[in-house]
Amino acid sequence: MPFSANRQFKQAPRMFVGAKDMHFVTSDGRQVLDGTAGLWCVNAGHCRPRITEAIQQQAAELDYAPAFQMGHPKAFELANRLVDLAPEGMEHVFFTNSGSESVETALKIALAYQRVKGEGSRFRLIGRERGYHGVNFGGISVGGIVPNRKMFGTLLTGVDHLPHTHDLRRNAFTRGEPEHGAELADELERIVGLHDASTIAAVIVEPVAGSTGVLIPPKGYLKKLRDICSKYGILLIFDEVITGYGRLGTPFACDYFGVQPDIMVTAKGLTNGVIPMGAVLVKKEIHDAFMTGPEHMIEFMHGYTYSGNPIASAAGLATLETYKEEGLLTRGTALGPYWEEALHSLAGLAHVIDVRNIGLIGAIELEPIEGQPTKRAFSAFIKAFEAGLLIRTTGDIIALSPPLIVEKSHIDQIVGTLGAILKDLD
Ligand code: PXG
Repeated sequence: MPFSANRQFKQAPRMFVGAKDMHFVTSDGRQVLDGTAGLWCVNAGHCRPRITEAIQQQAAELDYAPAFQMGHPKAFELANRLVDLAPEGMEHVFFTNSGSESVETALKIALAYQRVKGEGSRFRLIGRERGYHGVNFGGISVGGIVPNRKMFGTLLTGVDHLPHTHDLRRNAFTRGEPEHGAELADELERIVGLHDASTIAAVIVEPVAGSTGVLIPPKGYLKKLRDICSKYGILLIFDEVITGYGRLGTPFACDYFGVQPDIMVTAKGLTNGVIPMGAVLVKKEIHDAFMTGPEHMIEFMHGYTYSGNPIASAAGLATLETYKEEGLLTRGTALGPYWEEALHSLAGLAHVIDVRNIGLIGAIELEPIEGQPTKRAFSAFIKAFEAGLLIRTTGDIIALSPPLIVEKSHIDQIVGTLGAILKDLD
């Protein structure tokens, strides 16, 4: 099983057999409130009719079309819808099948772009400590989660890392963006000083780091990174796999923070998690730089058998339509204050060393049990599941990201259940 405690699971399997809207149904017939939108992906809630029907219809009409040298209308339609949704200037889309593949695709676009414009000496990629960019070799190389990297050899060479921005000493119990830490972006100046800008292709960061336990960027931090990248001709890649499609109350995190990247990495919420699909969005000038040479030649030597798969494209179109009809991509803005207030009511409970929130994301950081890191949060996860609530834990951090259709009553239930669990946690 992926990222699972296999032996623990098999002793007492936790199985879902159904789902509808905000709830899963377990194999023993219990309703479990989804506090995590699956794995940060089921943004419109479960088994939404428009999406289900689109998939059924597409499977019967055109199940598959070759992705290389052939096309089908829905992939182009979806690409155009994404361009309309994305910030001004993002004009082209490359489809993949996951966040990890989107990351690899973005890194390859960045390196190849520097080369096609005559700057092939820019081979370095800069990531960040505690960053998560999926599990493929490029992604774990620029990523900064130690257990995900240390087992797997030398990884990519020519990679450096910015420091992470987590600073509980100065920022604990912040609501929204932390006050302190924008200066950590200046570390990019130091890295440029060390390697020289002429060797650096791109910087990749999650606007809000999710997997590592929800690290919200300090005020002004992302803007500073943008300015330094622009100053040195370095591409800025935002990995919006978690933050994309409404998680912060705006279509993308770059809208929330008012900072525009050169390349955006997305997946998850693109198809409501229902069918695997990712999309990388790039600025016009990046796309156009490849459009040279004889016209019968392939411009970018990259792609997947399932890039823009018809059923995934149909799911994507139906998902975007559902988001639009129900105003889900901005719902986090209206509900954010209630979410924030509810979560912060947990501050002060035993073991809670931080509560943080942004959009419809929340995190509760627990003091680890001495000598047994992750154990306390894992017991919270098991207890929550038994009490009818699905949460995610990473290290000793509880991460929350409910489907964007969440109602105030669900928020009350999430926080009520957590409060009760935290009160009798060892
Ligand atoms: N980038 C980011 C920022 C992600 O969060 C990926 C890339 C990789 O996506 P795929 O589709 O290849 O898994 C992710 C995935 C969690 C959790 O609970 C987060 C992810 C996946 C599973 C669980 O934090 N993020």
